[in-house]
Amino acid sequence: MYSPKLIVVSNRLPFVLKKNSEDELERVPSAGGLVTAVGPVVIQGNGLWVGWPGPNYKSGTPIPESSPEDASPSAKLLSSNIIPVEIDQNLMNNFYNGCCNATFWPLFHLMPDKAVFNVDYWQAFRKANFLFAETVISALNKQSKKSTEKESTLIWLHDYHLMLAANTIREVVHKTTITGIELEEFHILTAPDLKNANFKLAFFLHIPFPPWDILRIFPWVDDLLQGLLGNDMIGFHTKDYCMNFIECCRRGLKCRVDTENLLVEHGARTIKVCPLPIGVPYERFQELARNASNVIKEPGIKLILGVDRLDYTKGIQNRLLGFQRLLEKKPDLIGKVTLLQIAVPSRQDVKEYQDLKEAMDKLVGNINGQFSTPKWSPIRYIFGTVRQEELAGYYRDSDVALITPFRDGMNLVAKEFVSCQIKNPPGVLIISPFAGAAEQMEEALIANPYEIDDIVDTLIRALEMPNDEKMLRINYLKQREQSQDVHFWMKSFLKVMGEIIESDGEDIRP
Ligand code: ADQ
Repeated sequence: MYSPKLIVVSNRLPFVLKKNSEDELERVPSAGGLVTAVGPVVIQGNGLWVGWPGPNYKSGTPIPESSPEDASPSAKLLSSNIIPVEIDQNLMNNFYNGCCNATFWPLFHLMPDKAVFNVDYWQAFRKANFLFAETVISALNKQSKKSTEKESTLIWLHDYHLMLAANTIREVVHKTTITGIELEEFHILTAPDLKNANFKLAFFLHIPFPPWDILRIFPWVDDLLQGLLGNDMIGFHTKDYCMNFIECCRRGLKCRVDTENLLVEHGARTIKVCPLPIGVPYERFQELARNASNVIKEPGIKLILGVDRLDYTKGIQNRLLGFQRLLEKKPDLIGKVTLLQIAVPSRQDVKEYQDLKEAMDKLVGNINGQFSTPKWSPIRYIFGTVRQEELAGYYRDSDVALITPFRDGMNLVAKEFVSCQIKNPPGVLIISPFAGAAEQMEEALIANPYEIDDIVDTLIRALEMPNDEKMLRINYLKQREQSQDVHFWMKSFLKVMGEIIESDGEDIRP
């Protein structure tokens, strides 16, 4: 098995630094599958994780170790494994709230009408990517001094925030000029002595990759594609996203492509494109489900569950409208079914998200006002973060999980729900065909989130499904999630990178 030194790069580290009551910085772990899969490989191989530790971090401040009570997957990352990137508030606003979340997020989720195109956002995106690249280069320099000629380093960049970083790393290492970047705006980079460096660059996109007709709306589309093609390998959740990317390179940059073997030629290099569907820590969720306390569920009342970040791509309003129409169409269900919607606050400083919060509050109020009886309310709505231990109990005890994104790179909630099904009869999964997860989860029921009546009909089918059919479907779904869990995803990625290294046998040279 290929086991390189790993430098993982993500916009956020797997924790944020907050000040405690004694005004000292401490780590607050963030939940996420990435650190569960990648963390152990970084720790075992004494690798590095580069990322932003939050607004409280100032350059030069030491990163604290995790507290002894911290049992999160990020706790084992020592401060020596962490390389922080400082980003000031102004840059963060235009880079993260602006270009990442107001431009790329809606555009890549096929909602171009919501996307804002602004040259200041784009400049901030380039600058932030430059800062990340600069930090990676110093990390690489540190590692290459310690490494032997043969030891290879794998730089693994994550997600849409870092789409330009690979090209910058490549150009700086080869001491070429940085295309289109007015250097005086940024720090002048002194390319370190990397003559011993032997490394590969990989990128994984956690959200969908749009088709050419959508991507071409982005005014600086060529720069974006070139930035991505700085990598040696680009991974996506599904084959469809891979094909979209390859087609964009063919149409946008006139690259030669091989759609059978998923390759793109760019200059003198060939870039491998690869579907790598992410999984969840299946065994961990099984254990959480076994140990979770009982969810307060009134006898005879069926529970439908929705769990999402509060985001307009997740189709939560249409889900509520579907539930409303279900109760209108089948009044015998009044008092017999509850929708529990758990929504984590997300990007609350972006207006679109504040508006969504307001619209949700209103809609929940309307539906509850329309149907509530003195003893029962149709919707229970939690706006907040729930601990995974508790979430596992909700997953386990729900009769139906209703997952209705308009577009979703993968959707981990669907996979977590399946992993927590330990009861007989198990719950039924309903998923939108526009979630990447639907491509694999063939035994789930499919509901089109744009068509409210389809949500209603699918809900009726799920609520009336015979128990043996529920069991049959969930067993297939569970087997797949167990064998293709998050550790399998990590191994598959390393296997692909091993094959790339074997096939060309050489490191990156100009
Ligand atoms: P997200 O858009 O965040 O991820 P998703 O894949 O569903 O979407 O992951 C959400 C995570 O947050 C899950 O692990 C879930 O348990 C957790 N969560 C949700 N609600 C919560 C709550 N109230 N309290 C606590 N935790 C909660 C992006 C892409 C996805 C892709 C993932 C991984 O948008 O399409 O699946 O990355 O690649």
